[in-house]
Amino acid sequence: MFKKILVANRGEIALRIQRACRELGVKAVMVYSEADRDAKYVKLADEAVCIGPAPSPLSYLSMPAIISAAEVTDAEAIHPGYGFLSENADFAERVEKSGFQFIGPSPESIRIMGDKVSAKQAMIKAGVPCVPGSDGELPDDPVQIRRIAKAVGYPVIIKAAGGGGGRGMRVVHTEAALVNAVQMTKAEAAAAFGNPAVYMEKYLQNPRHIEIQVLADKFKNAVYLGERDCSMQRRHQKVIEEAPAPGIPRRLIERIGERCVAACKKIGYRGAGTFEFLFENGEFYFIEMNTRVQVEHPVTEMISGVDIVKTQIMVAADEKLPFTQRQIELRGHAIECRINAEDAYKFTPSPGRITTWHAPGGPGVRVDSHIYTNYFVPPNYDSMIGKLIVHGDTREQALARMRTALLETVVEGINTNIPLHKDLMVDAKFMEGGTNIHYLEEWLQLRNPKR
Ligand code: MV4
Repeated sequence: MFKKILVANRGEIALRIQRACRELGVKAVMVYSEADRDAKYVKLADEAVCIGPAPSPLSYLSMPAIISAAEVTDAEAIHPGYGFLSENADFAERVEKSGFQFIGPSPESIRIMGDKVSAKQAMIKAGVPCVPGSDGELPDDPVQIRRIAKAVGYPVIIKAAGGGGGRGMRVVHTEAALVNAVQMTKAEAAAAFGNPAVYMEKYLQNPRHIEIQVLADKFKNAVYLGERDCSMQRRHQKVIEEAPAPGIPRRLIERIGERCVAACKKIGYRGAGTFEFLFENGEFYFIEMNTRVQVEHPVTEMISGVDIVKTQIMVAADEKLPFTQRQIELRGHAIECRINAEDAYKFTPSPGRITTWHAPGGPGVRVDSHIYTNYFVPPNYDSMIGKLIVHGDTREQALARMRTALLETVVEGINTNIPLHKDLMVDAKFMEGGTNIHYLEEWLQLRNPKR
């Protein structure tokens, strides 16, 4: 095992990784920008290094700043968390070329999954079901583009190979709009990602977003830890996640989970990973793979008892996975509410000083947050200030625990989206389970048709 790890992130995930390090008896070096000097995990740190001013390009996105911090503190490995440099293959490569272990998959795996065309091709080859569409990148010839769309069937969606997470996509309903839409998406993709390549898929109108969590070691052992339902989102930002996904038969999950595990073995994947699927009419369709730890990993930890961050570190240290698929037992139901510093219904960011913070508690309640009374939420970063996670024997019990936990939570001094969560936890359709990716935006539209 490593003696010392550098945590190249901020906020709740920096604290989460610090906790995993302590449990493993590993020293954690925390890095921070000038805006994060007073962070809880900095105060708690064995060692902390300021890596630059508040703007992330000058600190959390600065490869030289982070690698120098690892050098001066003599860390052996770097955990990138999520966001920032976590899925940057060039960073992973530079980390390894500098003699550190990157806590994540190989730069090659990150690169394959970062290009959505090569990711899809790898998945097709590995037997993971994908959304029907173009065979790889779209050609330039309008005649061929029309032919492909006709074969796929309208509506279609044009996606940038360099995109992902909802960036660089366009839905096309008619042949008349097709060629122009492809050209527009290519131009935008070239500007945004430095790569004009686009591909085409059948557009699924009302899917759910279901993802499969995997863990793999370098000895080709791999397991899946069930699924998460992340359909409750607004503008590609997840708001609530849960595990398991309500109403999906276990045999379907087992079948797709086994496909994901087989794919990990086939491509020699190492570390934690998430296979993202659209789920419609009882079928799974792969869309993207995330090669990092995800914000919503705690719901999987709660139902599986597996510490995903600790396991990431263990497999990065060339250890074997400490469990086999047969030893993975999923129990009960977990729900996560992302707590954001923003107005609950206008969604305008609400940074500033937290004057009061009371965390909820009780059986099955977990709070992953770095905030404290008197903490100043800086305006420079993502608005998420923590996550409230509950576990129960059943979904109904988890819902009841979440309602109580939200009621107990007090955040004063800034606005948060807790009122939104309170409303959603008593919404009849959410309580029924199985709402699709459009539900929240439609629900918000009904509550306030002006927006
Ligand atoms: C789709 C789709 C419908 N059909 N692909 C958006 C994020 C990116 N990961 C892929 N996305 C979508 N791809 C096909 N063929 C609908 C979406 C989509 C979406 C997916 C997951 C979660 C929320 C979403 C919100 C809008 C659109």
